Amino acid sequence: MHKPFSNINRLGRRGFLGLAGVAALPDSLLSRKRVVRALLAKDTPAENTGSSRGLPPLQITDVRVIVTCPDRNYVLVKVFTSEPGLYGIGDATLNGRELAVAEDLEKHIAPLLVGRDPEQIEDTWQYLYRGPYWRGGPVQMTALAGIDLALWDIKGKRANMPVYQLLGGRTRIGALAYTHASGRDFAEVEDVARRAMERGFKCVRAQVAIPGLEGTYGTPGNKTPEAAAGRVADMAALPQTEVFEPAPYLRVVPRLFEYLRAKLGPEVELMHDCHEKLDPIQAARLAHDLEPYHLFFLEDCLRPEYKESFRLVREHSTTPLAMGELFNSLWDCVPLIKEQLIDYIRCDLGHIGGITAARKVAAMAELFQVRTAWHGPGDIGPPTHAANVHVDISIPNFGIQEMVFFPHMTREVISGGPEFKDGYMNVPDAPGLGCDVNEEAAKKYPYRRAYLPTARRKDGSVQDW
Ligand code: KDG
Ligand code: MG
Repeated sequence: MHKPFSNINRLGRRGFLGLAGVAALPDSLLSRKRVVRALLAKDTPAENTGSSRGLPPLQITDVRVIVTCPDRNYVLVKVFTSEPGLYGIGDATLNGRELAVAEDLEKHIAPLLVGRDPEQIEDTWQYLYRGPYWRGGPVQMTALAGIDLALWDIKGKRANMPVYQLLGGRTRIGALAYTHASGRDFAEVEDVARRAMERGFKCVRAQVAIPGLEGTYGTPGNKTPEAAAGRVADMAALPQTEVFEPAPYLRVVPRLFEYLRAKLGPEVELMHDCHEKLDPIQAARLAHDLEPYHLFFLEDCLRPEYKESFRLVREHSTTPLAMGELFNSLWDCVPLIKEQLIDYIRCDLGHIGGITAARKVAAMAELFQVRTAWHGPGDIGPPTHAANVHVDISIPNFGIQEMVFFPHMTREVISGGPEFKDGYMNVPDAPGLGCDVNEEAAKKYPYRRAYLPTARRKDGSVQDW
């Protein structure tokens, strides 16, 4: 990868076809002027007038896609501008389908951007979302998020302000953060949770292996250490298959939380991720059975297709519900928010279309007393984590932020991003998003094929992982 798009012809494919069509007409029908007009039939957004404190107009000059695997695969986007030294960094990583996004960016999206004004973020978002006619989907929306982040980064750098200032300024001292505690048994989960609490975490997500099942989402189980951490194992890797059965899962999880409350006390906030595995009545039972342990939230208890089923869960329990990391459309969020079927919307900024999309989700959620809990796993890069926090600390209805600590190898390639202290995340007051990419370091770690695990029931049928 690392291929710059230099001097891309702004006419693109449509301009070329337009020219071919024009050339087929008889000479007598064409004046020179009309040919020129046909050639220039391109997208023309409203001119950006009177902005940017008298600075000269800005153009996107190049879009570079960087695919790298320091510890795990990341797709990074670098958008260059006509102002010397001014560029934006975005993250367009889609775990397990990284190259599809990289190709989309390189082959389809970059040619549309060169020559555009990077300051017109909303117009570019609309153009990339509605322009191709085929809208949405995780690949397209991750690519769009990568560009969106880079444009917000450029705007912040140009304004000499961190992005959260452009979003309305600070509303809180930091973003309350949660981390993961996973174990082969209850005692191991407790041990990991205690270590997190000693590190300053006030909120912990707990997952435990289910006896008799090979591997359970979010736990070490019998996986290789790399696979347990969701990381790249080796080039020839194919997906590992886990086994899931709802009955033992539904018996064990409430007992885990009974144990943790007894051992850790009432103050630590606890959550659990069902990872979209359950049927509606199973989810309702789990939410009900967890009530005595006062979870901060129960995450993704249903598959993303079944939004109406949240009604059933809601009717049977007061356990707070969170949902959304698999959503890749703003409109996915609407029914759950407007019917108040969830308490936390937890879209992934990297898969729903970036900051431009997230601030709309947050604003809609605010009107229905739903809070945010943006997805923050290790398989999205530091620029998306930074974007999470810029939004978190500038909205009124922030709830909580999932976080990870990136390993040294990743930090060598991508610098900056959120910092953690005393239970809260924050972003440094650098202009823009505050991240940068070391392209030389990125080259040391080429892409390695890797998949998320899959799951099956004991009878061999496919199960959601
Ligand atoms: O790529 C898949 C991960 O992002 C997902 O499994 C992590 O569910 C997750 C979480 O809540 O962090
Ligand atoms: Mg999750």
